[in-house]
Amino acid sequence: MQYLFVGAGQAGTQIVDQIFAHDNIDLRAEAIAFNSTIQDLERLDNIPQERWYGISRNQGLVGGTERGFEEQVTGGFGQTPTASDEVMKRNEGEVGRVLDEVYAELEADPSTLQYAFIFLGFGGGTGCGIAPHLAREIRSYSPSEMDIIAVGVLPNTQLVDATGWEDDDDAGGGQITQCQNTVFGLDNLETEVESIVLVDNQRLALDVAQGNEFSDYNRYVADAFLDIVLGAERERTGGDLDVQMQDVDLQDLVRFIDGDGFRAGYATLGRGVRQTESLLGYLTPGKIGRRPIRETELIADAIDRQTLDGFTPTDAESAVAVAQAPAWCWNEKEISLGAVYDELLYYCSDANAGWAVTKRNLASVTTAFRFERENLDRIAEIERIAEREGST
Ligand SMILES: Nc1nc2c(ncn2[C@@H]2O[C@H](COP(=O)(O)OP(=O)(O)OP(=O)(O)O)[C@@H](O)[C@H]2O)c(=O)[nH]1
Ligand SMILES: [Mg+2]
Repeated sequence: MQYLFVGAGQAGTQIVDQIFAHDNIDLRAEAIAFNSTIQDLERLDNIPQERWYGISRNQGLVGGTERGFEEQVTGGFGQTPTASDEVMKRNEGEVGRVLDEVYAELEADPSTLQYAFIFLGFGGGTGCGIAPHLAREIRSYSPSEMDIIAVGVLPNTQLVDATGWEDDDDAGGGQITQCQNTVFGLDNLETEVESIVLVDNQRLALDVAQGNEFSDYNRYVADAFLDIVLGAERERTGGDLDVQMQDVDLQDLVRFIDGDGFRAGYATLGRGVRQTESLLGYLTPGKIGRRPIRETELIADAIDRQTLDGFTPTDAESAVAVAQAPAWCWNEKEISLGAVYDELLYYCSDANAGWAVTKRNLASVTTAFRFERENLDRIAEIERIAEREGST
């Protein structure tokens, strides 16, 4: 097992579940779900019960198949990450025990673990409080050097904005508390991981965020994450490729979104995608129905659909893109990696681009831009809201 995908709390486990809905998810990847609410774990379709771990105030980490799981894991830290943080502190070393169990069951060697990806929502009480501990303990468990990338959801704050900064957290639907949790979570997590990829719920319409209608957004994030992370590692000789191009592997990717060694880099994701063939093309063998690919359009879409509100590409420190297309597109130079790279350079002077082959009739460009925390206005906004009095 080379990649570990860890979901923490509701948002985190839902996104990992969505990633594992892909049937081409890498065989070297394994998922583990940590949550304090049994009902949330039971909603997971693609992470089996043997990989569920409940966070219990009194018992620490309780395996999903352990006796007493249902009695111990009684639900939620009610938006209080300091409480779940305490539980993890009291139970230090338990994550190592969990990994022992997983490795023993897989009969795998822990030294093969190279990358861990930890997903969480910053606004809640569970994922936000436990993620820094998960990162630290996973790193110390691994006998070899490893990279850890966190993917964290920022809260929607449109209600706080709409109520004119009133000191009433209820009017903001708990959004002030969620911002306080976010600052707590970012501060604790950024010293434990190489990079924090931000998924901002502010990009959703208020009624969608309020109604917890996250499935489309989660699917988008899962697709973009898989494309950029595993796309870089995927087989490149899927078709008969005659062209020679540079590629980006996962190590390059991490280098592009990494922080300074003490503190995480902050990254955002965006994906632009087009069909390479019209419906006719699906039905007719040969070249009928093929559509021209415009790299500028794909990048423009990827930029429009960044997972951060107020995204400003020219503030980025570095940028990386993975372009995917069917083999014929590469062979016939229908898509050019050079064009993708030039587009990226337009926004950011420190850029890199890699390519991958897909068997689907799709061309996509998935980007990650890296920022310094200080240059992200959206985090500054969340910090300002957090300083308002909230009912905590
Ligand atoms: N994008 C996205 N956001 C979600 C999802 N589920 C919850 N959220 C948001 O994520 C933030 C954290 O919430 P949860 O993940 O529910 O919190 P938790 O980690 O389970 O912690 P508790 O407070 O103990 O329930 C909030 O801002 C939620 O609105 C999801 O599936 N996708
Ligand atoms: Mg929860």
